[in-house]
Amino acid sequence: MSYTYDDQNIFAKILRGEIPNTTVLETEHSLAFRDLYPQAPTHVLVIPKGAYVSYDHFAEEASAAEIVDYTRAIAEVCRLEGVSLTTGDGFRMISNAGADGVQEVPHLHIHILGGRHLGRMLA
Ligand code: D5M
Repeated sequence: MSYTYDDQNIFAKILRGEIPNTTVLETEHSLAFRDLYPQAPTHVLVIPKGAYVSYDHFAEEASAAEIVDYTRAIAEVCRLEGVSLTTGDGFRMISNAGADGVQEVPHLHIHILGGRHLGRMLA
C-alpha cells in the first residue's frame, strides 16, 4: 500500500496562498501557523511544505534536508513562543494520523501546545 495525498486539503490551500493563515515561522521546507481553534495559550501547527499526509509518510519519503528543516522548525517555534525548556516551562507535541488517530486535515501537522499546565494525557 502507498500513501495518497489529497492536494485539496486546507493546509495545501494555505501553502498555495489560497487561504490566509497567521504565520509564526516560515523556513525553506516548513511553515508554522496558529491553530484556528486554539486549545492552549500557545497552539501552533507546524507543517512541511512537501505533500506528506502523515508523520510516517514524511519519515519514510522526505529528504534529509526536509527532515532536518522540519525538526529544527518545531524547536524554533517552541523557542519563539516561549515554551521551550530554554525559554519557558515546556510544551506538548501531538500529530494525529488517519482514522484511528482522528486526523481532520490530511497534511502532516504537528500541534505544539503550551503556555498552561496541560494535564496528563495518553489518549
Ligand atoms: O487537527 C487539525 C487542526 O487544524 C485543528 O486543530 C483545527 C485546525 N485548523 C483547521 N483549519 C484551519 C485553518 N484554516 N487555519 C488554522 N488551523 C486550522 P487534526 O490533528 O487534523 O485533528
